[in-house]
Amino acid sequence: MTITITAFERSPDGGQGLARDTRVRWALEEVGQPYAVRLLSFAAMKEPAHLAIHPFGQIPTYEEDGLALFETGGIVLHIGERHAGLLPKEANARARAIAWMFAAVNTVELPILELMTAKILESDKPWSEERMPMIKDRIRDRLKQLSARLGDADWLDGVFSAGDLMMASVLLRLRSSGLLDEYPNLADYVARGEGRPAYKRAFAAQLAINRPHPG
Ligand code: GTB
Repeated sequence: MTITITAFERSPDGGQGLARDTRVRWALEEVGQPYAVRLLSFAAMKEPAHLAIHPFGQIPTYEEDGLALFETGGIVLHIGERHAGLLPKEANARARAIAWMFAAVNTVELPILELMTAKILESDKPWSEERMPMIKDRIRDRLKQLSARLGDADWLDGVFSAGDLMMASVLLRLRSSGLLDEYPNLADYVARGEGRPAYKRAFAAQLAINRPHPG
């Protein structure tokens, strides 16, 4: 069984691990599955061959023995269901881990994406500065709630799970904004995720592709 994922040929972040292939790499590293990577240019992502796999022309995708998947939540869930290491065996704990995965992408990531959009696509608009405090406060609302729930625990629901992998992946994009540091237990939580050997391998693999070459 060969697993192939897609990633940016050259990620706009230059290898900071912010593109979403990093979370899929992380999941594969957690469960010890080797994988190949097909690198795509922005143009190739919009061509029919890739659109047949990813209807929205994005990365990452996941292919394995005739199965093609897009959407990181679906991909990480699939990896967790196929291989031990990301989802608890006990049915209720497993259901809670999956709920945390959805919370990461559907509740916590949404206001964070608003901030990314405001910074990257709207910074030249006359109303951009005025909107920023509102966007940041919406993120703070979620961080405050998440921080309260996490408390002094290491992970969201006992042992590390795909829920933590997705949540930490979503939160780490906030680091440069300074918002994460307003909630020290969340900053520690993300650092704990990044400290896992599987994350380090995933990060190094995407950096190896994106590190600027001298000369
Ligand atoms: N909901 C989808 C998922 O979770 O899989 C979202 C996939 C997605 O947004 N993919 C982005 C993409 O392909 C890459 S990750 N964008 C190109 C396009 O839509 O044409 C988003 C991203 C891109 C760049 C940075 N960066 O450089 O900092 C960070 C995150």
